[in-house]
Amino acid sequence: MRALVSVSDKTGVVEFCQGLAELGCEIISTGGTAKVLKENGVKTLDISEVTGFPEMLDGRVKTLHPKIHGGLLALRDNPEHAAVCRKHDITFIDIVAVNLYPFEQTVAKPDTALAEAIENIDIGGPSMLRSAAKNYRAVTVLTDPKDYAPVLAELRKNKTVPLEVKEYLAVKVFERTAAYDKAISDYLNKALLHKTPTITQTLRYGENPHQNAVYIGKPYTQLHGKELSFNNIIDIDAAQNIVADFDEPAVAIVKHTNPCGAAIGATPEEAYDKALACDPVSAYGGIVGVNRPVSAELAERVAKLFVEVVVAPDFTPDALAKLREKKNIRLIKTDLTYNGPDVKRTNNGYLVQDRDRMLTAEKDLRLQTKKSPQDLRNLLFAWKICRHVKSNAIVLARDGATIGVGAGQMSRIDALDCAVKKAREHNAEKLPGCLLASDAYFPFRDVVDSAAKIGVREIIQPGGSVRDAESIAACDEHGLAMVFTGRRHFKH
Ligand code: 93A
Repeated sequence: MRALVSVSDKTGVVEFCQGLAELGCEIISTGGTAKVLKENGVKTLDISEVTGFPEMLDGRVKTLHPKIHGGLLALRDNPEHAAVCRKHDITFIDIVAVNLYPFEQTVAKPDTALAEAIENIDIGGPSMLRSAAKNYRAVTVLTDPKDYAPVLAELRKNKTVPLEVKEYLAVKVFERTAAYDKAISDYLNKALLHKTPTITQTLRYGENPHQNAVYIGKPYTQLHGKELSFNNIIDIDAAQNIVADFDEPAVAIVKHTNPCGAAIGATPEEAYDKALACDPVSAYGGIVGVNRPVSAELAERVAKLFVEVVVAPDFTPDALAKLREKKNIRLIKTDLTYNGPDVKRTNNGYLVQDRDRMLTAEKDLRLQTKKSPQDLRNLLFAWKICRHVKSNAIVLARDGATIGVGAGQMSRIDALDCAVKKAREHNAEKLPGCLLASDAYFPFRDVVDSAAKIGVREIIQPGGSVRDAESIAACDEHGLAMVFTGRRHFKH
C-alpha cells in the first residue's frame, strides 16, 4: 500500500500517517509535509526520490510528474496500463491526502497583493486530487482532515476502504476543487478585469499657476463643467468626507478644505439652506458636498450661487439639466467612501497614517458639569463637523447647522474669536443658546469664559488637559453643560 501526502493544513496529518505506517503503508510526501512527519518520527519518502526531480521553481513544480499521476490514474485491471507502468517504473498510489494552498484565506486578508494571491493558487494539489478522484475505484482520496480517522478505522478493520466510502470521498474532492476554482475566478475577475483604472492626468497647474501638477488615481466621474483643478480635487475630498459622516441628509460648503457652512436636515434642500445661512459670503466660489442625489429643487437653489463644484452620489436628470445651464460649474458624481490611508509628504519622506474614521456616539460622552446637556444630537453634530476643520478648530452650532466656524488658528481662543466673528456677521440672533465643539482640550479656562459671554449653552470637547478642572469649574460658575469625548481630532 502506498500513500501520497501533501497538505498545507497539517492538522491531524501526523496521527493519520502514523496509523498508515503501522498498517505497513509506504508514505510519500512533499517538502513541508515530509518535514513535519519526520520531526514526529513518521517514516516518509521524499517526493523527489519518487519523481527523480527536485521540487523546483519555488515549489511550483513538486508533484506534477508521470510517476505521480501515472500511479494515480492507471487502471488497475487494465493489462496495458499495468505494462506501461512496469516499463516506466511507475508504482500505484492507493491513498492520497491533499489539502490545498490557502487561497481563500489569503485573499480574505485585507491588502493582499496580487502576486501573493497568485502564489497561493495551488496547481499540483488539485491535479492530484482530481487524478485520484477520477480513479476513485482504486484510490482513496482525502481532502478534509475530518476524514482521516474514519478511513483509518476502515483500513484497520478490513485492510481496505469500501467502495461507497471512496465514492463519497471522490465527490467531496470535486466539490472542493470546484469551490476552490470559484474562489480563484471570483478574485481574479475583480483583480484583473474589473479593477479601477489609474490615470495620470496633467492638471493646468498646481495650487498656484506657477506650479506644475498632475493627478494620479481613479478618474472622477465628471458630468459637467471645466476640467477639475488641483484645489478643486482637494476640496472635493473635504466636502465628501464631511457629508459621508452623516446618515441623515447633509450638506457641506467647503472653502480651502474647511467648511464655511455645514448642516443636516430633513431633506437635502433644507440642509443646503441651513449650511448656506452659516456664511453666505464665504460660500461664494465654494465646493458643495451632498450625501444624497441632487434633486431639481436643490439644483435650483445651488444655481443661484456661484459654486465651483457640486459633489454628490447622483443627480436627477432635471437637476443635471438645470445645473448644466451654468457653464462653469463642475458636477462630480461619486460614492461617499473614504479610500486608503492618509498620506502627507515631508521634505525627508512621507507620513502615512490611518484615516481618522473614529466616530463618537452618545454612550462615549462623559458629563463633567452640574448641568446636563439638553441637546446631545446637536452637540454630536457639532463634534462631527469639528473633526473636519483644521486645527485649532472651534465650531458653533445650533439646530443641526454650523453658525460659526473658527479654523486653522494657532491658538484655541483665536479659533473661538473667529467662529464668534462669523456667527455675529450672519447669525447673531442664534448665538444665545448655541453649542460649542472644540477639536482638542482647553488648555485654560479662557475659552469657557469667552463662550459663556457670547451665550454658549453646551460644550463638547475631548478633555485631557491638566487644567480640565478649571474649565469644568468655569462651566459650573456660568451654568454651562460640558461633556468630554475622551478623544481628540486634530487635523493638520
Ligand atoms: O505549487 S503547486 O501547485 N505545485 C505542485 O506540484 C504541488 N504539489 C503539491 N503546489 C503543489 N502542492 C501543494 O503543496 C499541495 O496541494 C499542498 O497544499 C502543499 C503542501 O506542500 P508542503 O508539503 O511543502 O507543505
